[in-house]
Amino acid sequence: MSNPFAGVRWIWKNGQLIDFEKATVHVLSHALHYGSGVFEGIRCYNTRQGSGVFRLPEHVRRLENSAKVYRMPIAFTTEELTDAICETIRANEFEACYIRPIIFRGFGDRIGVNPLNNPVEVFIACWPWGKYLGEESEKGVDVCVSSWRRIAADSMPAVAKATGNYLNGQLIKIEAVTNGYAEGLALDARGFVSEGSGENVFMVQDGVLLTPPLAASVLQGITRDSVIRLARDLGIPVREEQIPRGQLYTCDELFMTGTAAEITPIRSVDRNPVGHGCPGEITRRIMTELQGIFTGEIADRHGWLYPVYSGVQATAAAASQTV
Ligand code: PPE
Repeated sequence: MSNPFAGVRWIWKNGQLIDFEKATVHVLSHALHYGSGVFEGIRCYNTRQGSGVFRLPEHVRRLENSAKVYRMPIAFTTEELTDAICETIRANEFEACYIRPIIFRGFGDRIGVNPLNNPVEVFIACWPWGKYLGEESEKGVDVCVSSWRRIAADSMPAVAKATGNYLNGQLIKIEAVTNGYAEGLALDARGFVSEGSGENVFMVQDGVLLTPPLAASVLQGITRDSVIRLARDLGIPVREEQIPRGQLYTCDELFMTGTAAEITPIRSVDRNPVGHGCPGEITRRIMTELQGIFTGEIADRHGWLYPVYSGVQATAAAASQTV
């Protein structure tokens, strides 16, 4: 695998673009010891109309909300963060990339669990990122049900995309890949289906699209929301409801969603094949729709693509007038 960071020249740090090599932190940074960071994963697509960041305002809002939960004051406004993300993409001259803003408690004059006196640092990096679950993942991946439960809602809020949450995610992922699966699906503290280590999960049962509710310790996924909206556009009934584990083995279709994973069909759970062939029909219809928006072949009717380069802005504005 080639180094995805090879073409990255600039990283944004607290208001300035700095050299990739200089984007380092001190070993006594609070976040390194206590997981006190919040972050986002965002994709910029090279559409027919130019480069567009997918649902940028929603990602910035979730980042701000994650920081709020952990009482991290951000020294930048919503608009400044939004502009900084676009500036970082432009500085690196990427047409398409993955973007990783991260806000964390840094190095200060003390260390200890209490984070409130450590400085809050803001960094934005971006790099090209291909298929999250392997080159062949569009055809379907094999998953297992994890023996690790998703963090309980009253232990750590899954709604905050915090770095510390990903220790639970790592246990799920390590167990899955060590046993030959692409991903693990975790149950919540009560035993209902929750999510993967880095994806939300959906199933199709008798023509209805089902996904676990936020109360099942899931991240409020932006791809999850996009899939729900696209399904409704297509006239597919959608319900957020508690899913017992057994339904993973009997459903007609199963897939995962995420910024990195996009829509990844699941072809087996614990070596039990899902439905009749993979991807199933409804999965395929929703994948086609979302992919079409990513490439610009399908009109961006929800206004989900945020233009990055100014030439693009004019094209996007013109396109939105014709819709
Ligand atoms: N659940 C979890 C636990 C999660 O990490 C993600 C995104 C999602 C659901 C889907 O959310 P959204 O991207 O808003 O649709 N995981 C990010 C990080 C993956 C990584 O390995 O790092 C991502 O997809 O960017």
